[in-house]
Amino acid sequence: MKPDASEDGTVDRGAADRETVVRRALGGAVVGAAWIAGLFAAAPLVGGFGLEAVAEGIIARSPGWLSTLAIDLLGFAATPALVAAVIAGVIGAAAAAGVLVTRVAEGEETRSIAEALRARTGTAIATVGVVATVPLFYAVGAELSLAFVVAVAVAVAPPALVARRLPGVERLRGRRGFLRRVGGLAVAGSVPLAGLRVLFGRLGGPEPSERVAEPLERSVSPPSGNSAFDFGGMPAAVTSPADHYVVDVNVNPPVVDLEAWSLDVDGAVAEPYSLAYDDLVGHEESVEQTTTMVCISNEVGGDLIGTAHWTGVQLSDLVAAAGPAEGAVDVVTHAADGYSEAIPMEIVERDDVLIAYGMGDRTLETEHGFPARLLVPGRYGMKMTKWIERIEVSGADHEAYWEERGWDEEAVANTMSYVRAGVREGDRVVVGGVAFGGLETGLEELAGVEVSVDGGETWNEGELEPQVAPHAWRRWRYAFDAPDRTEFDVVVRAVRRDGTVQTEERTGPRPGGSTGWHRMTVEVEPNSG
Ligand SMILES: Nc1nc2c(c(=O)[nH]1)N[C@H]1C(S)=C(S)[C@@H](COP(=O)(O)O)O[C@H]1N2
Ligand SMILES: [Mo]
Repeated sequence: MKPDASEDGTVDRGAADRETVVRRALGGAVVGAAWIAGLFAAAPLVGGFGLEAVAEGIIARSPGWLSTLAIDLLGFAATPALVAAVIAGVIGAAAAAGVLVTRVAEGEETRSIAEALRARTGTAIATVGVVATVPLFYAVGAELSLAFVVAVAVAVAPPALVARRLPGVERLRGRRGFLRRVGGLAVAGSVPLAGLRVLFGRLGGPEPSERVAEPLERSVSPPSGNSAFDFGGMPAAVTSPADHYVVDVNVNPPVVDLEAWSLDVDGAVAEPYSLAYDDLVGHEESVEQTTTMVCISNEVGGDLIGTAHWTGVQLSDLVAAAGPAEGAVDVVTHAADGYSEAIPMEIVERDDVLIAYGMGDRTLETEHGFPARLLVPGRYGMKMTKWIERIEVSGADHEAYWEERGWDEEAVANTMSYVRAGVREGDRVVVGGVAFGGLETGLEELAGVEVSVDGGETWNEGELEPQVAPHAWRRWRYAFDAPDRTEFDVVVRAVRRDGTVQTEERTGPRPGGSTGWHRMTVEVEPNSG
């Protein structure tokens, strides 16, 4: 029903006003969305999506308890969720602006501004757009250049054009017509913008190096597991790089330009120096090491755990070559994404702490830290800085990224054991999983696991796979007679060499990593024989 078709003018004016407000809000939202689409299309030209930089800026500036709360609630989806929130915020603000600007513009006193604004909507929006866009491009690290100018134009043109094409509220008849126009603009706009994004992606921006995940020159010999532990859904003894979990604080991993990259060793040292990539991968003192990594945010039984065969150089060798000062306390590793981690000198001196450049028989994948990352066996993954570019020897205690956010500084991986698989073998059933942790020095290895298949009523001794490497997880299995049943309430707990049993007490990941026994219902095929 059209507002003017009714008899009672006042009521209908109210309805008409409401519809006007909704249209203005929608108009504003569409203009805001067009700007976001423009920013996205221009991203490859300036090296990043501006709103991601906003989200990262919020994370970097927010107090530790807040980002920690977000991570508690959302896990490591916190950053993508924040990007989504920033996008929603921009669209919301644009919708509000759509209503307010026209409101203010219609007030008596501002009549002339109103006319001016209305006549030059495109120009006004373009001006606001430039003012909002330029700082974002600087925030993603772009420098003034032709590409920068083109990028600004690409970001600002869509909202300006959309604003001009949005029909004035007065001239719009019917909700459908308005929505159709808005929808049409969205479709007509996204196609060329998507095309531009792809084109710019091809033209500019840092290309991932050809040396990412290229076969290593030296041959490596990853250990192989015992095939008795390869049944059902059991994880491989050594996780393939493609299957290894990934945890980043930022949405996109930094793409490191190898030409410009070097590994700088400096700080409280006699002779600071830099290593080029070739110096690192060709390093004579390279060693291989199979290491399990688990994220401190992993819940009991979670998937953020994996084991890889790494090649690298001992951190102690790299630091010694620079001549660390007497009073050196920490070594701080700095990464290309702004991440940093500190480890005390006595850990640095361990021979199993590596700067790794190889994973499996290849150089690192971008997401696992190409060109180089730190490995600190036995500690949680947060200690293992990826995309490392600087090793700073420090005379003072350093507050690192996660510490500032309320996580444990030492981050020694707790003793843990997880249920992973179950399979029928005739009248018998085999269940299995992995156990890890409490491996501070590699000497206090796990002694065994105890397994319950009745929800913790009775316990049995499981069988541990012989250790494939000092810092690798141990796979476990337990086989038992079960000719008739198909469902089992499996619980596992690890036992350490000193006789202590993994704690039953359930705690969440923060601050020192989750604890508690893992319990899982395992289903197997019915017995056919
Ligand atoms: N530079 C940098 N290093 C980082 C991170 C990061 O976000 N940036 N995440 C850390 C965390 S929390 C973990 S668990 C491990 C994960 O390593 P992966 O992604 O190779 O499994 O990397 C660590 N190193
Ligand atoms: Mo982590």
